[in-house]
Amino acid sequence: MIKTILTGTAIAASLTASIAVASPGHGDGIGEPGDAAQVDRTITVELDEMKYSPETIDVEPGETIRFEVVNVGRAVHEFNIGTSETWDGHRDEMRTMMREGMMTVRSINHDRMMEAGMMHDDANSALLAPGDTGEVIWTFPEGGEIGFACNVPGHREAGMVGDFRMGHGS
Ligand SMILES: [Cu+2]
Repeated sequence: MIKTILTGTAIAASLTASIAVASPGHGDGIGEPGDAAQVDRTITVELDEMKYSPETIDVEPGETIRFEVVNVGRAVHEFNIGTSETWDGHRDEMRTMMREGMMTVRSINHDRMMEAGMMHDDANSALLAPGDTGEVIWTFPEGGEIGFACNVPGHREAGMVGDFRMGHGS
């Protein structure tokens, strides 16, 4: 009994630590959660097996965009705004989620995520089961190298990554 409690606590602690590392924050240069009342425009992004459509998105510095994210594929996919550095930490978090049964290749177990205290509601990200639609409202910084990627283990490595082109926008 005591052993079980300790194990659960240890898992919760390690998940909390990995979330803290992977969560987007101010100062990492990727921008910040946008205000729904300040959206400049909406862009639809389709997620499919190992690719995005479009795979390059033009944005203006400081612009707030509402992304309507649609998983048209047959696997779980993610639209996550960030950089290689933020994605590496997030992919480790995703590996933990798969190992702990919170998600599989084709489904997301929201109940298990809730139990583990892992809501996966980061403002820079939408993690979607096949057929699902999500939303990300994001305010871009004044510059920088930012992109979007799927951190389901193996997907970014297989090419599921796209670019934001700053300053070439609408
Ligand atoms: Cu994916």
